[in-house]
Amino acid sequence: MNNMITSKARGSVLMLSLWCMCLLTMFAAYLGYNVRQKLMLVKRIEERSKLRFAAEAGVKKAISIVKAQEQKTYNALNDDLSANDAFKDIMVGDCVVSICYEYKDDETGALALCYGIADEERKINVKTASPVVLERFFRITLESDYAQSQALAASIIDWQDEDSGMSIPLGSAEDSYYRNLRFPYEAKDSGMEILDELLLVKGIDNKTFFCIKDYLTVYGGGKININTASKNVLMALGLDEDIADKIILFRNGKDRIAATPDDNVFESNSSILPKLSQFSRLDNSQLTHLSRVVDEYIATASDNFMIRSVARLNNGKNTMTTICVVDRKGNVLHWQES
Ligand SMILES: [Ca+2]
Ligand SMILES: [Ca+2]
Repeated sequence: MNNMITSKARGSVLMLSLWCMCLLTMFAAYLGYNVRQKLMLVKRIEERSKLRFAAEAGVKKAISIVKAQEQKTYNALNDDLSANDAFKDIMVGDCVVSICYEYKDDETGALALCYGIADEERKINVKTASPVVLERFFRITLESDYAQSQALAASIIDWQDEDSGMSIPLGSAEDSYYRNLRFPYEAKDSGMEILDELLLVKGIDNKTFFCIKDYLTVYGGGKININTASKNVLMALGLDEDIADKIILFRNGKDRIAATPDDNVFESNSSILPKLSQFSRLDNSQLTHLSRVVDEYIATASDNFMIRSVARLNNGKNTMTTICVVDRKGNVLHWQES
């Protein structure tokens, strides 16, 4: 009898021990999993910190080059800011940083990655542009008809002007339109602070925004740099296609490629008419027209620059992009990390 009780007790102790071991093993596995997750999180935070630091270092390098060019009287697609291999693959600690932007060549239509900084004066400022310029821009860029492009232009004007009256009788929008949307809001009635605000304006959906965003800005005094502006921006100012083509051909130089060492440059507004008429024949009416557009809209230097600093780690698996807009003196106007 005693022997039976002893062996039962031994069996119970064994079972208990096995359960304990099982629980301990599960606990150890749980602890191990948690520790591993936490180590991965720490590693990810450390990597993000390295990438942020490297992207910021890239922006600071770019700002120093912008400041060094402060006194320059013109900016062009092939200068030290817009096209400079010093901006490619800069080593910062464990990271590789590039300052770059995408540029669409007007002659070939090809989209190229440029190492450098893009000026904002190559774009139309939606805060200062007239309805006429905006209408022409939409008609050319979206290939829309006059009524559609005029409605878009008026909607942008009405979104920003102080009053609540429509600038054209039909097609634009003010508070009464936005209040009746599924998720209502009101017209801003002041200047845009970031370009993405366009997505709130009547008629501008994601697809439209994607087509127009590279040609528009919220920075600068409204003058367009004739050395950097694209063909449809030049045409939006009222220049006919023939003159716009001649300006692009002149700029591109003998190799007919933008942002290469042989590019030609307009150093000042007073050099535009003599240089262009020497390069290609312009009749009297074209010269008169060009002169008027130059006086009203054109500059040869830029005052605001967008720096896009891309930091890469682990052969490009992890990246961080910092976008910064600075003025000519290097003052930061906008900062965005993603
Ligand atoms: Ca308004
Ligand atoms: Ca060239």
